[in-house]
Amino acid sequence: MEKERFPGMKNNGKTVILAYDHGMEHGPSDFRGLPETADPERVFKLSTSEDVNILAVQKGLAENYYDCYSDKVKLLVKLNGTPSMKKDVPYSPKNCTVKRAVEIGADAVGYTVYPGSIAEEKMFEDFREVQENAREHGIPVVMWAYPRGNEIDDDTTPEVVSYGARIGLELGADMVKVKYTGSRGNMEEVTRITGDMDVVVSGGSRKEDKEFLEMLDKSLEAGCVGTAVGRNLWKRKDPEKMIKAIGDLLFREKTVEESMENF
Ligand code: FBP
Repeated sequence: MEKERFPGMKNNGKTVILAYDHGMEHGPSDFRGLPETADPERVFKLSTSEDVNILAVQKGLAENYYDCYSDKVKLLVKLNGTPSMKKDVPYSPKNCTVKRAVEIGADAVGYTVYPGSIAEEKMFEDFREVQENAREHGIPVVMWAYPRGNEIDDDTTPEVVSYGARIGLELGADMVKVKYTGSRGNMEEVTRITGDMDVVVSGGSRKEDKEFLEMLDKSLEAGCVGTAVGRNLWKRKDPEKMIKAIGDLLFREKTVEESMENF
């Protein structure tokens, strides 16, 4: 059976998810010194770039802003989230149902799971409900597969990342979003264990332009279908330049150097 293409995905099977759920996850620290990115309108406008395929936000932003953009970009509603100020137990509670997300216009939903947390059992049960509801509504679910907990010293080793990604496959995710493991070879360990499920690499904290694009390039070579990127876009003064460079890499087969020509 032919696999259904993820909403907004380009014909070459690659995708850019613009992630903007950080107001929940990290709060003001991500917006410090950047008043313009604290204004969601700017990021919603950014998402209408031809090189962004889908925008990932929490319910509140979707309810307030998406109406004006619904004909220009697909929507992924993130159904859970946890503020970084609460650090004791890695657990991300649900704050929106699949039904409500679909009412707002969601083409896909996203859910964070922290395998390895002492709250893992509850998160698996929460995810089960979301995954089954997503099936009923006929929309895909992306797992933010983020192993986390007292027994996980480093959440970027290939062992840890690929285990988390594989759990996404086992639990019925359509796509997993994972941290970068440091090299093409290490990322191949992740894509090797996930069958034909789509894997996207998380952008992570703000990096030097070249470092970020090389990370993306190696991830693509390893079989990832794209990226879910936030801070490396909207934490810049000129996010449009970086979106274009990402598009050059993903959709126009340019090299890292070529994609940086206009920087
Ligand atoms: P970035 O590209 O900015 O890393 O965004 C990806 C993301 O997964 C967001 O969706 C999420 O809010 C954040 O990173 C989670 O960060 P953390 O690793 O600190 O939990």
